[in-house]
Amino acid sequence: MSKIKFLSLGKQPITNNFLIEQNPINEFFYDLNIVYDENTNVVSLENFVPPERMFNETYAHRASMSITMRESNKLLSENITKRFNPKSVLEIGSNDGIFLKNFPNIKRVGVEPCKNLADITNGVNIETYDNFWDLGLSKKINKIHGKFDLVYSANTISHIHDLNDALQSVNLILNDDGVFILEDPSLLEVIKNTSYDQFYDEHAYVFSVLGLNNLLEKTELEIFDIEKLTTHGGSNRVFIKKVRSNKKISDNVSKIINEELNMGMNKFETYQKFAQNVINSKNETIKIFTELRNNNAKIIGYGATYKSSTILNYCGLDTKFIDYFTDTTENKQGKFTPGTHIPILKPADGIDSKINYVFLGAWNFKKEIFNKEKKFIERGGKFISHVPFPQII
Ligand code: DWN
Repeated sequence: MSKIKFLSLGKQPITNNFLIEQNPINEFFYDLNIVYDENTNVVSLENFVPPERMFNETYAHRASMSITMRESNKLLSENITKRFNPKSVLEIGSNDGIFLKNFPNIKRVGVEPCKNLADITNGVNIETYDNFWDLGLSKKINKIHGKFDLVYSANTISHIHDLNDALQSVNLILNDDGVFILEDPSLLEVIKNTSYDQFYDEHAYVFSVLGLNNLLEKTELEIFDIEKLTTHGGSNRVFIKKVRSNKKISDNVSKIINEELNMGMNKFETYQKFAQNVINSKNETIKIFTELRNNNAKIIGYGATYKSSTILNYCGLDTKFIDYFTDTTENKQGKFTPGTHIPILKPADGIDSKINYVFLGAWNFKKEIFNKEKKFIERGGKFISHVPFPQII
């Protein structure tokens, strides 16, 4: 057996299942186990959750909700135009159009299976297919729109179960000298920071470059450059081309693969050690919350992220520990966190003078949040984060 389990994160709910009732009767849970494939070095969930349960017309996450993401998408679009000057762009997982809206003057097409989000971009003249990305859809888009100079996909390929199909479908739609840019959380950063909350139902895979490179070997595609990003707590932006295209392969590729090899990411023991760090992190997190609550601290959460669902459910952090969350996403407000049933309020109803501690569900936006919450910090308010280790900041 080439896939070996190294981590069990317990019973977990669907992270997009923001609840209308605090105590629903039939909430769906599954076992969140993580496995390492010795043949390909790919890390994935042991059991995939059916896509329709996760990605549908109730999808809450709106990428445009953070200034950081809006600005980084704008900058990326400018850089792409300077470097590759594409005449056409296809985005797989176009969410609310945060990326595509920066390309008003070229052919642009979105693919977004969550109909509520596809409706937003269709509404602003960005033609968007509300389907899952697969070979059938790629052929259909190719027939209608032709091939594309740029295929972009951020935080989506890692959500697709059949990677071979997803990559073949990209190969089909990409021009011979086109560029496929893929962005997903970096497994190296997850290991370094014990940020185990990157594992949840939607993240079928958390990629190392090593693993991705091995998967691409079965295709006509190859990596020619990589940029390390700070977004989502550390991601890789991977530039991929057709093998027959003569774009130069940057030294960054072998540099990052070597860095991963030096971290032992091709060895099962590395993942066993990571699993032990996760257990230690859980124990320490529970200790922090218990001590604070025993001293009557008032604790709320900031950013009801999909990620935080893993921590809350794994550590058993429910309304006994956290009074409520605040989140800027309208679709989440007035609802309750999946599995742990903590109320979610709008930020305006959030940090009042009684709050002493704020748990960073959106720890990946720490800088933006600290900037916004200067008043709270000035009056001695503290944040709790589990990354890179459980601590009060
Ligand atoms: O891959 C995925 C990523 C990109 O987005 C998806 N599978 C689902 C989702 O995951 P997430 O919820 O962990 O993503 P974010 O981008 O970390 O979510 C941030 C959340 O925090 C948003 O709901 C907005 C909220 N927020 C807030 O309430 N106040 C964010 C900021 C910066 C704030 O100041």
